Amino acid sequence: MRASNLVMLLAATLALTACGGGHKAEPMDEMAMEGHDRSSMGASHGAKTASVVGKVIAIDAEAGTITVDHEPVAKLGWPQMVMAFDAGEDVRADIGVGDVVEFTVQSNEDGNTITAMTKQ
Ligand SMILES: [Cu+2]
Repeated sequence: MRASNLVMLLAATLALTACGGGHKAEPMDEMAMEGHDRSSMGASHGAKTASVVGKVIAIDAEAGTITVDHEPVAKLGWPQMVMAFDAGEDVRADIGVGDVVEFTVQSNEDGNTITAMTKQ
């Protein structure tokens, strides 16, 4: 009994660690993205804005997303990773796959949205 409880506790702890620390999100993994959002919400509520540098991996006009291999973002507590951001048509207009970019991301409970992006 005691041993199985310990295993449960360890599993829960590992799950939390994966969520809050080094989440390795696959670009299209919705669940991982939600975990990412929650971990950034932990520090304070409401939207947070940060400047991020990365390389464009994919652009999906239908979904309205840009997938970026981004550098660590200390302000949001994010490690380096590949993830998809919501991005409007105006943001996607002049951006191509392979571009090295700097962008502003707004992160809140609804997700992570790029509000401006420039090529480096
Ligand atoms: Cu990320």
